[in-house]
Amino acid sequence: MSTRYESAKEMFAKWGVDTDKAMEAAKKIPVSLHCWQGDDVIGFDHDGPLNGGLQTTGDYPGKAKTPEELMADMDKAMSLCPGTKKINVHASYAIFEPGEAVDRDKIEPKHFKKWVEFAKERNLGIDFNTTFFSHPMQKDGLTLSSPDENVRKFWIEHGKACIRISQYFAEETGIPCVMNIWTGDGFKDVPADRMTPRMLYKDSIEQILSEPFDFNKVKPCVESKVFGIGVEAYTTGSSEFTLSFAAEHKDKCLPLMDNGHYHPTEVVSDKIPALLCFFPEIALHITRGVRWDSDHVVLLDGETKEMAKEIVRCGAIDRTYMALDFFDASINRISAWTVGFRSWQKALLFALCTPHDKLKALQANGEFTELMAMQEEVKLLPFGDVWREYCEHCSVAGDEAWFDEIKAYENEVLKNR
Ligand code: RNT
Ligand code: ZN
Repeated sequence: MSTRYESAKEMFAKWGVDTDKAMEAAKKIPVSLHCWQGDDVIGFDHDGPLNGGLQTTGDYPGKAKTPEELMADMDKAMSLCPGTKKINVHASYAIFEPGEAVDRDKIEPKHFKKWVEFAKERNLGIDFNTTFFSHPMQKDGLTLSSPDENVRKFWIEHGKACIRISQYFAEETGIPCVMNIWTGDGFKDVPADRMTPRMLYKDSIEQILSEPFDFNKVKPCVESKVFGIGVEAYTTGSSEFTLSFAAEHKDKCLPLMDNGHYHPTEVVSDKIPALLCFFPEIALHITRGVRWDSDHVVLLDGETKEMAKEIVRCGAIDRTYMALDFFDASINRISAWTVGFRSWQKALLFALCTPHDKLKALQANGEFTELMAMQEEVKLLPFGDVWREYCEHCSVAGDEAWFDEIKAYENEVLKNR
């Protein structure tokens, strides 16, 4: 134990915060690392470009092009991050044996066996995502809300297949699988009918959820969005739509909030406690939107800290499924993963080192002058020393030394791709 940590621990103790306990708690929180940062959201089941309202920019060399490369890169990133990890896989990352490829409506657990092996060898849980984009069966940009029954049927079958695969992941790993449903369905320009697509969407998701599964093992989620590229005027799965859907199907579905998916002046930190008043469990996609849903790498900024604080002070660590969701192709992708994961870990640990009881009491007693003054003082407690100690406990670098490994991996592995 460093003397710096010893003295930091004392300073936090004066505020009633036990930093040893905070580190223990932080270490156990599962955070899902998204496979799609590693290859710019492309996957292994198609050659076409990314679409569905999503976009990556940049062409940093060394992108993973095979499952082996992607898994090796994820391993590298995870080795540089403290805390409990899960992996988050998209349906488009199915791994087919030669001659075995099937379309998205026909994918089976066996196409994800390699992911299960990867996860089991490392004691990781797996989360899963339906892939309703980058595919020719998106007609006019529509999938589950398409007026074309063939299109809709195809995607409903995809959703059902994903439920079966999620159940397989949960059973194999013994850890619940969060299965996200997000589509980029919407219209570029002013629609003539906003309700019919939503009624179709509602019916489609209900059909997907009619596939049998154990809700203790599979956690289907519906993710909302305000708009995407090319669908600026109308998004079928808007916030009100998905929230109402999840509320009506609480026995088999959770709401998922992605903090890039709201108007820039709206904050998910404020929405977390609102949802926790009504939902037993919620799910998050943690990202950083810059002016829009740009999916920049998560940093330790104000809103990131505020989101973690809400989860902790609502006592909702066990009620909140946390997954990262960003994709930056302009920088070293493994560094992007690492910075994002470490930032969320910092935010969680910082939230666990915050004297919530003291501050809540000030609010409850109407002591707003003192509350403001104390909140400002807390910001400058020596958190960096607690962070470094935490990283040491988790056997990863607590300072910038991790970046040397990124440079070495870039020279030894990425440059040879
Ligand atoms: C898109 C959503 C969605 C995707 C992933 C790749 O805006 O955030 O979650 O980022 O499915
Ligand atoms: Zn998302």
